[in-house]
Amino acid sequence: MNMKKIEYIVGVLLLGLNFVGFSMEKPNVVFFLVDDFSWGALSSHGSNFHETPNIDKLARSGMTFTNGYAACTVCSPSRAAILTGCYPARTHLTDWIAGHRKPFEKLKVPDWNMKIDHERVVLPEALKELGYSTSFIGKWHLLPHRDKDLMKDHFPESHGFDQNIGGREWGQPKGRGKYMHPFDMPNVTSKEGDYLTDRLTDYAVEFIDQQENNPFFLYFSYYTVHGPLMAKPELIAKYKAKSKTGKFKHTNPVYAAMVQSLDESVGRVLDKLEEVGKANNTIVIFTGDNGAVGNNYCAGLRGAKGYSFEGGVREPFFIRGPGIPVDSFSEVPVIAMDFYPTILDLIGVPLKPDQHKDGLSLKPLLQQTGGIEHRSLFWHYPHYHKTMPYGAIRQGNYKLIEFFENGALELYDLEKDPSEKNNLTKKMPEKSDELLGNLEKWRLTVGAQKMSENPNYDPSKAGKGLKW
Ligand SMILES: [Ca+2]
Repeated sequence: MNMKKIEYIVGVLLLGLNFVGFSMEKPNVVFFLVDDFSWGALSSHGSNFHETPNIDKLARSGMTFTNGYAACTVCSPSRAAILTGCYPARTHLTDWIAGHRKPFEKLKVPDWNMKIDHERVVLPEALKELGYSTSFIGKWHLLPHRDKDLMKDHFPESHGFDQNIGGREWGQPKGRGKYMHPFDMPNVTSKEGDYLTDRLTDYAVEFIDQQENNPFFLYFSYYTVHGPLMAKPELIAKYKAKSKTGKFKHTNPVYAAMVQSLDESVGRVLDKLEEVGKANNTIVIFTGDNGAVGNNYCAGLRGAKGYSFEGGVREPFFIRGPGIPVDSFSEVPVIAMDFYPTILDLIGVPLKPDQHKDGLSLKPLLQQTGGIEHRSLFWHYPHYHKTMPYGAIRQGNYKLIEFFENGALELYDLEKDPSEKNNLTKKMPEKSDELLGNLEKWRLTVGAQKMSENPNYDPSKAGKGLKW
């Protein structure tokens, strides 16, 4: 057979594969989702104690969104928002599963949803339809675990992932050794001395190694840096020694060691992409699900995980990939629901607007071909946590927070006052009214669940959480 004939046959085969969705051209997708992680934990953003060379390099290799947001100030709703492309207020999955049990508060928490409904075509399902092999690694935290029967139908494998490494109902490692062997997690083996972040990374690089010409979606959803704070002894020793060498903003050697293990993990995955020659044809995303625990890591923003302020929701938000200039920045406010349409658009397939209803494709920003539609961003948290129940809107540079118990309003100009210190409601009552009106309109549009007066309200018991 001559070369021309071989080329012809290969061409026809590729065309055929392309037709059924197995294009070699489609970019792969690697999604790093870090738990309870904020800007301030990165060495490039103010931590002279932590060491994050790989994450910092990843950020520089694509676009950094300086106003990137999580959809919620706690875990599960943010995770569901990434996968569904819908606001937590729309899916009614509005709190971490299973949430606090506080039955004596002034307001009654609505009957919210502790799962992703199967009628929704989630991001991994959309990619699977396109011929992607899909891997879930790490923390899932989207199981209705107070309903054991229902729970069986909501593991990652039931939501479009071919494999599930480590995903359970847990919001943090709860196996016998937690971050240390033994992990007691689905499809995770371990031996003495194994550290969870490293072990999950083994599976991530193995998954990349196993892929041939099919495109793949690796969703690496870290358990780290959620508590309990546990790290490798040699790294803890390193940071203990470092803490004695000068004055640092951060001083927790265990946390710093966890961050280093995270950074090394990201580095190993990116190195593997290089090694197999797929780095240039892979979209890589890095973000967090909510702010850090404790304001110390929130880079000067107010609040932290569980609060209504920017420290609870403003996240590292980096995207690199084909056609995205290195070292580029965007100040446009963007949010977790945008990942779903953005990924489809970067792959070059039609969007699914009836699915990712609350996301916008960021491709025009990423490839610097134009802007995106002007819109406001919203949060809806009808639950008691560190914050009181609240709703919020970001419209342009202004952010209004409404606390549901007493109707108290706080208005901030995030450009002039990113730390939310100066409440402008008295100075700008019209702006405040305008944003409140838009927030109310939005709640109706998405069908947000409202809180109601609590018949069991007992001021003497309010504020106390009970066990489920
Ligand atoms: Ca979290």
